[in-house]
Amino acid sequence: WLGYLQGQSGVKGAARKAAPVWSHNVSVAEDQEMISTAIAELTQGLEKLFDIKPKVSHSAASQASESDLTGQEAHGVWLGTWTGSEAVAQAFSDIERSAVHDEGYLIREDKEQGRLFIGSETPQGVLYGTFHLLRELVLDQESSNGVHPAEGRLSYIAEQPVNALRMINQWDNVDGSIERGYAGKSIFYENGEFTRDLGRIRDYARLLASTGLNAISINNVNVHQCESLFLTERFLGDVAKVAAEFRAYGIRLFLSANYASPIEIGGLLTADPLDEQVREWWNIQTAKVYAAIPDFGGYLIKADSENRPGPFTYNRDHADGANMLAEALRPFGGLVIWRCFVYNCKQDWRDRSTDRARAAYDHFKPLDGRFADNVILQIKNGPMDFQVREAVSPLFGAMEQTNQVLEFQITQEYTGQQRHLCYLIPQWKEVLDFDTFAKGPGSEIKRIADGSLYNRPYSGFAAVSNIGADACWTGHPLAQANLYGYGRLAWNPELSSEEIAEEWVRLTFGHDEEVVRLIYGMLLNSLEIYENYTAPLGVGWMVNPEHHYGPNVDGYEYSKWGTYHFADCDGIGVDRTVSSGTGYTSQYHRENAERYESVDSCPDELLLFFHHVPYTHVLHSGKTVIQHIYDTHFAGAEQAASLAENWRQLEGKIDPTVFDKVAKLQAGQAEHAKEWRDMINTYFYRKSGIAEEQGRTIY
Ligand code: GCW
Repeated sequence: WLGYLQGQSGVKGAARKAAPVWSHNVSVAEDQEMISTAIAELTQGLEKLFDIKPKVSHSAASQASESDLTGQEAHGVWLGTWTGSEAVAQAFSDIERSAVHDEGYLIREDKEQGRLFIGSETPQGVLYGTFHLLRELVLDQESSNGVHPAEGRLSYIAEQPVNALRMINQWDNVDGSIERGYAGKSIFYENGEFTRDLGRIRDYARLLASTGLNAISINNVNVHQCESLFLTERFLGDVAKVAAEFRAYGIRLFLSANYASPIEIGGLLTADPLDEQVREWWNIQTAKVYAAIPDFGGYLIKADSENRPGPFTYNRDHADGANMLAEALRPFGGLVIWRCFVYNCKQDWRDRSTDRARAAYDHFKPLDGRFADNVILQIKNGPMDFQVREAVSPLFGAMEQTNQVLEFQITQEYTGQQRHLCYLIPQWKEVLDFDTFAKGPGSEIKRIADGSLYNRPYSGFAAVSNIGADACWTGHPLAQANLYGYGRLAWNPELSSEEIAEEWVRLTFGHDEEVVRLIYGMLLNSLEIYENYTAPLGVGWMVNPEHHYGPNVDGYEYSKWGTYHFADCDGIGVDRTVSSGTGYTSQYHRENAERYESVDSCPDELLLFFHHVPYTHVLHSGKTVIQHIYDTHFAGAEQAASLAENWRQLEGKIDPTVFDKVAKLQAGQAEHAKEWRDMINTYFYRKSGIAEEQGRTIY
């Protein structure tokens, strides 16, 4: 979506507009790193878009007095903060300025005078405003059918990010591999060392900043021995260099830390959070980190989860664990981001009373009010694990006195691994718009994530990245839309899936209306298509163990992971009701608890997540469960084939390398969708013995 920098796409298919009058001069009064970044981005962007060389004037000269500003020669862009640039401050009224704060910004284009102003309280805001301007310039081209997607929008823009923390989590390992990475090797590490190619990291920083993201953790939450050393002299110099790249783009760096570090790298015999020596070890180590990186963000922690160490070993709870780290970080303004993905991963599949979905709530709800104020709990969107469809986590709305961050997974672990097209924004929108009823109607998850419902000091979004060293960054070129969309949504959860898709397609592929229409359609249909041919009605899983790619209905059925569908000859689904099941439904507030508890009011798409029903159970749609399974799987495979067909129509209109790459991927998806269809349909036909109504082929 920053393709204009390579002179590619962006304006393709559009009648290129003439350079705006103001684009030849850029004035700035402040000497500040992020403002310098903004200027560099702006001048490069203007150069590439309009084939001009803007003149940059620094210093007091740009603190134009009012009389200068009325002079005819004073065409140009002024950018800066309210306190750093008088010209910028004067371009907006007090009321206008007071409408935005921190990273928020204002833009005003004065067409008559040939001027444009970008202003903010902070340099970061100026940078975001600059990226916004560039985005509008790419969008504001006359497209192939004479449409102006962004006509006139620059006249006045006021933007304020809704979420304070807008974070990316890398699951990169220092050996260069990426846990659940589908876009090549890490851009951060190779062979046990930090990469020397900081250029790629810088480009990543600009990609992230251009969508409004402001924080990153750079190593896997599963912290192995070697990455534990990131907190030590062995690696701190390298970490500091990476932090500097991100700093220039307003992005704060965090590290995933190993809870057992005091033992593994500190030589202590315990990591007990209440042990004085352990606490002292963290204090000292943390001070060293801040000596190297004064604006270090803090630690991201996965503890007592999937065989990682944690406070449970010492009979302490997660508040004890998190608060110990909070104390070490507090003097420096650092944060502890503590993940709630805690469950028993060694369950006996015969044990029907343990329900993995319950785990996060059962562990954390009782701790509400006990976490230090610089601790944030990071909660996955659903109670299981990033399935194509699952319920939302009942922890949202359950902890009034605890800071919370919502975690999404951009990398497509369970949604096609960037070999299948799956635009995830509609899934995330459903989560964000879900009403928890925690404080009555209107208590949507987005209001918990942004901190407003409970007036929390820290809150926001985090998501697992989907990028790697792959030339197109994301394995599947269209998977970039998920990264872009995540950033845009973290900035403003009110944006629609449609708006984001259209914006991304136009920025990336230009304004040929046929191209826009086809790719936009592919994106928006893709999630439903993927859901159609994979696990039905919210039950999840049915994938091959470990790598999680491809169909395997019983892949996890007799495993220790707590992920079962319980299909037998009569029916399928997990009974999570209070009346006859695991009682999970009671973790929601009354309105939702009641809706899910009853088979009659439970929404079809989550039926098998909450209930075990006979194959002959009739859905609200009027179909039986078994016929629904057959129908959606036949439909899904056909729809996957039509995605490939849609793409083929774009031949000649898209960069040939990108065209070929996507064409191959879509053909692969279409084939693989048939495999899914046939495995699932055959499995359920054999289990149930119920024939498919239309007599289509089942094996
Ligand atoms: O989805 C599961 C993944 C693990 C991952 C874990 C987590 C980083 O399969 O690979 O580990 O979630 O979120 O911690």
